Amino acid sequence: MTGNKRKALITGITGQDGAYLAEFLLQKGYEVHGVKRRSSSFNTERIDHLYRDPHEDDTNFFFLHYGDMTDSTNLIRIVQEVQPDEIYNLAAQSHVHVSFDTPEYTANADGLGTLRLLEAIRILGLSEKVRFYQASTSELYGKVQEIPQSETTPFYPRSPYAAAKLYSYWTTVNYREAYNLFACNGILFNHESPVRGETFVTRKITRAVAAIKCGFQDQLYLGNLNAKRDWGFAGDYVEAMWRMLQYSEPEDFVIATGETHSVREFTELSFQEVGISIEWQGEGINELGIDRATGKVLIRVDPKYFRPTEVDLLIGNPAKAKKLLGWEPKTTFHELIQSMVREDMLKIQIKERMMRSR
Ligand code: NDP
Ligand code: GDR
Repeated sequence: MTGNKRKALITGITGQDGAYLAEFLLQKGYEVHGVKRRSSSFNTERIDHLYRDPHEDDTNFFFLHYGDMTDSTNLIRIVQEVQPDEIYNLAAQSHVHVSFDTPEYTANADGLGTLRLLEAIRILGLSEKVRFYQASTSELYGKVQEIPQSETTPFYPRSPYAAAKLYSYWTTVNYREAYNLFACNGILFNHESPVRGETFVTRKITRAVAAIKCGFQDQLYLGNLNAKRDWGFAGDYVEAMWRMLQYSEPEDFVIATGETHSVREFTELSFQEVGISIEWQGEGINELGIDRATGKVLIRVDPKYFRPTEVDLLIGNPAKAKKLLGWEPKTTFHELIQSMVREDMLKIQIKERMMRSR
């Protein structure tokens, strides 16, 4: 390991945000350490390009450690070994719908996991040295209380995921107040990218658009088409995480675009990217998305994707982040959709070529 570089420890390094943040911090000259879970199959696809074999390259500043948010002892060991300047707690069971099926595990990883990490910092006497970022979420707002949502909007969680994240939000605030830890909550609204997990609605849509366009899939089944989200680009959002930890005071910030769009709109615009124009017919579970040119039904509603309690409308007000951190989103909604559809088209075309060459 190296001498005087700043050191960052990222939990959830193998996820979408972990990958973007690791790349961002390496470019900033950090030594980056990530916590990765042991898995029976490879789970490092998003960060493989950052890894250098230490046997072949002595300029490696990227290190992975096996760990899990449900295991305090290993979190203490990793924090002690790394002695980080900054910790970004991104690890979580992050799927809202899945949290209804695995509520206890979600509470353990997303709620108690944060407590374990904060306790590791405290037990090791690092509260005055470390700066801590907690991946809080717009899901905290849940049932609409105010539009747009800001740092002062009351919370009303609507899922086991959001309830676990609420616990982490307040635990982070408490460690800031009780132990003088430089700890910040980034209340991030939905952010997406070409490496977004494949079961989140945006990526599910852009993958299906590519698969339908190239003849690998006939139809796309979705849940609530009316849900509205404030969707930004993950690459822009990881910069906001870093800026929070460089600010003079530890505070909580909303990170959002200030625009909201429905799932229906995201779907329609994604199909438009590949030249397919969608016409909507029917209502509720009978709503259909039809290809205007061919009359084929491309989109159907499947109630299995409905949630027991839904978050209907999210739209954030990022004014505080703009004013204090100088942060603003750079990528527009259209650019985000374009990049996701383009990447999924490329991936499917590679698959097509490989199948033909067999
Ligand atoms: P992902 O689901 O892509 O990544 C989650 C990461 O957490 C993965 O690296 C995963 O590992 C890891 N992880 C899950 N459970 C554990 C565990 N028990 N121990 C250790 N690691 C674990 O999420 P995103 O990158 O999209 O989100 C990052 C964080 O930000 C999450 O906490 C999420 O809840 C939060 N958030 C995300 C938003 C978004 O729109 N993307 C918005 C607001 C907040 P593995 O690869 O092995 O599964
Ligand atoms: P969300 O993201 O729940 O906002 O959480 P997701 O993409 O899963 O859902 C967004 C909205 O789309 C509706 N929806 C569907 N969702 C999925 N996954 N699959 C479908 O087929 C489908 N059809 C409609 C959902 O009902 C919902 O209203 C994400 C995660 O990244 C969290 O970790 C993060 O905290 C929040 O964003 C901010």
